Amino acid sequence: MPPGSIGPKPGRGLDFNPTCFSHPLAADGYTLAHRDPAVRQFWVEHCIASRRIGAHFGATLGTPCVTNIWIPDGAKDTPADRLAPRMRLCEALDRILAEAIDPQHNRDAVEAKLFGLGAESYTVGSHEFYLGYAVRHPDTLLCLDAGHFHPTEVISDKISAVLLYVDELLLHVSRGVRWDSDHVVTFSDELQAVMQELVRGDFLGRTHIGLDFFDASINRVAAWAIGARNAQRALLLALLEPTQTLRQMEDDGDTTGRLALMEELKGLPWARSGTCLPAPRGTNRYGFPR
Ligand SMILES: [Mn+2]
Repeated sequence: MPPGSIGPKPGRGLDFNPTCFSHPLAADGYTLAHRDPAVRQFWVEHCIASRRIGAHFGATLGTPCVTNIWIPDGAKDTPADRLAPRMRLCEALDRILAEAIDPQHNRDAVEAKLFGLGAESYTVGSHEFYLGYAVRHPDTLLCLDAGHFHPTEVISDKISAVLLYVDELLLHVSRGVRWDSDHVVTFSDELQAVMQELVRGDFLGRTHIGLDFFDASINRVAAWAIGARNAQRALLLALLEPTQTLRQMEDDGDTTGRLALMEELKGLPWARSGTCLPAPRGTNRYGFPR
């Protein structure tokens, strides 16, 4: 392998998805929930093959591949039957996931979306649909994509709720902009809130953090590096947060102090907000004057 290659290397994992779009048999906007059994069967077999490819990645690289299923199925205008496509999707998922695969090699995830372009009125694979599916199928991860909900909803608020009922999560760390998803991850309040929730709830061991963004208007490698670095930086800051102090303030009813400290933490050098380096003389561990 040439130096710098991104090819197989122990400890370096790959995730996968079946890509149920950009194909003639997805042209009318339906795949696993299609009313034609033959079209549905094509996509079922495609997803079964995708799981096996994921298992091959996992076995070769020595770390599980998460194979995530997202489908575009939905309707531009108001459907008369919202139930039948969801029943078909449920049955298709059961067939796709029927084959037992070593979880050391492949993990399966299902990803909801509120709506998409051309599917404004109805999405078969909604959040409620997949949340229910993941609760009923504990081996299946629930994927929360930061850009797949209403703009006033945030996945940071959903993590502690869904992890009461599902064993593990796949996160698609992303950035929605108005009606669009998949913008490059910036160092936003929501990105920080997602990582804070994972740390505060001790959820890192039950969460697979995936990045999901793409913007062809900027350099792809730079976008990848910028987004990944922001995600890592937000996770580092969350790990350095004095969570116990914030919780104590909250328990004591000191909501003003909680707000002041939360805001102060945003601008502190890392050395001051954590315990890795001593605070400067004359300040407490948060950088406040004594
Ligand atoms: Mn996604």
